[in-house]
Amino acid sequence: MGEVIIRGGRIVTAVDDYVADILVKDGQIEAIARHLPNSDAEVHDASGLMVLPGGVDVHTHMEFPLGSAETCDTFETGTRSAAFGGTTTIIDFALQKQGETPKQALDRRLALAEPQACVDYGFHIILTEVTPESLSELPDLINQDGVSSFKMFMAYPGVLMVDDAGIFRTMRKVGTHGGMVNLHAENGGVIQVLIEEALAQGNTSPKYHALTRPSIMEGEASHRAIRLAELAEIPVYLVHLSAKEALDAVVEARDRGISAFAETCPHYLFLTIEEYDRPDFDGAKYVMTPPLRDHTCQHALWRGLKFDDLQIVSTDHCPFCFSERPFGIHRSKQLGQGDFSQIPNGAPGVEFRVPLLYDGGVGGGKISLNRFVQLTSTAPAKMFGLFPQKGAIAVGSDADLVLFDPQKPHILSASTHHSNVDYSLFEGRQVTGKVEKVFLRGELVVDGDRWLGKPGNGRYQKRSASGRVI
Ligand code: DUC
Ligand code: ZN
Ligand code: ZN
Repeated sequence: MGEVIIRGGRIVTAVDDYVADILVKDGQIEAIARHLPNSDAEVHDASGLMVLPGGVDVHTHMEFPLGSAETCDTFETGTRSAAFGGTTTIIDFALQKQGETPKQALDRRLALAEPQACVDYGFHIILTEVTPESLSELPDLINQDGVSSFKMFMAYPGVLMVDDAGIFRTMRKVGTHGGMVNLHAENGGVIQVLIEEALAQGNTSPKYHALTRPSIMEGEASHRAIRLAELAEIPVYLVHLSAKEALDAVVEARDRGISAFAETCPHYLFLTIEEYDRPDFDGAKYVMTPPLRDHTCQHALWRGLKFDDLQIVSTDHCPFCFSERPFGIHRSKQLGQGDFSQIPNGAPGVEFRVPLLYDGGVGGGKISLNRFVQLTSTAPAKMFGLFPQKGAIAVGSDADLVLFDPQKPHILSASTHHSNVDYSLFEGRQVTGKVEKVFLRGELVVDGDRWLGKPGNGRYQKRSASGRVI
């Protein structure tokens, strides 16, 4: 690859804000200077634009099995959609299937992603069977395969849930090797009782998804997760935190010096439980887990982002089409017609994270510009062992760069997004701030509406330790 110069952009990182030129060589940042001389390099004029480090989304599910359903984005379509939204690295999941070892799960997902990925990628492994054999593989997965984070579910009994003993055993094992445990923190047993009660009373509509997953049960499980990690003396990371009660548990622990971390997602920041009042089956589009919460929770989440009680904004991009065509009922919300508990749990979002957080967060006066970069790029890279290769604009870092027009309005819509999914949570919403060009390791992959990337150009990222204080 030839050299590239990005000229005269406003470079915004988690700590910096200045105008300069960037020289890219062999996919990495070679030099940053007030003015770089002309050369044979391909020049991109960035005057009037911000230059941001490529977004890092640490929570996505591409062609991912969830119960009898499967998400509708392939690694190719999902990562292309990510790129259009200014995200150049994702961390997806390798789910340990019944009878499979964690390493087998990883190898299976690597083989699927490798020929398709359009942006760089890593994996968390989801452990569902905490056996001596599974545990014995974890040190090599961390030290050789570059997987330093392991997710477990405290919900979905009989399907994905791991009990407290299994979680604690895993924490003990990975903690000594630089690993971290990520938890889906909801009290699965209690939720199951509430679901059964609701269905027995004939309450089958999407709204009951939210009513059977109360925020105090997210708070309870979050508190339990943190206490287990405290005893095991390892960092813990709560995924898709939505409830004030859960955030309170994180704040309380952090105040005591415990390494408790958490992410939230744009849908919890911009949408509330009222979405489930939509007529017919439309509320199913908003069935993700945890469900959308009330305004009190939303207000608490914004406060948490501002004061670093929450460290990361990820998407939990877990798309299922609304319609069963063209990808089939198993990739569709229609699976849950007549029974909310059968609606596939998940919603799309990988393409809209950066513009939404810029518009609503920075534009809305809720977070600073540097904090926006920290939350969408630098902190996720640091938290999950990708920094300083990712999450930075610095000499020697990968030239994953986003040219962002902070003034440009555009409308978020399924008719223009690049995911396979047939709806948007944010349909018709106007935001100010648009991704104009995206470079993946120095290669221009997005140029306005044009796609220039190639499937298979994304590279697997072996990660170093997770959960070191960021
Ligand atoms: N948790 C996730 O992280 N994603 C999809 C569904 C779920 O419960
Ligand atoms: Zn989850
Ligand atoms: Zn998820």
